[in-house]
Amino acid sequence: MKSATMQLETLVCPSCTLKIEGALKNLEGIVKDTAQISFNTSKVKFDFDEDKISIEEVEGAIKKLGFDILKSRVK
Ligand SMILES: [Cu+2]
Repeated sequence: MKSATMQLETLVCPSCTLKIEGALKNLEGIVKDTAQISFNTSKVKFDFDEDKISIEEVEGAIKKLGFDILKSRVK
């Protein structure tokens, strides 16, 4: 299991956080109850199973929603 933190471009409204959170929770391999997005800091955090999904795939899903990822860290 890995932990990811992503810094997104500044989110302009709270519904963006819900949209991203919903998308994350639909991805196979992400531990649903660890997925959290802070509207104030535009940060996304979640744990994931690297055997089921790669960080690139998660990034792709977020970008597809129209949000840029400024920084992404996995540990
Ligand atoms: Cu929005």
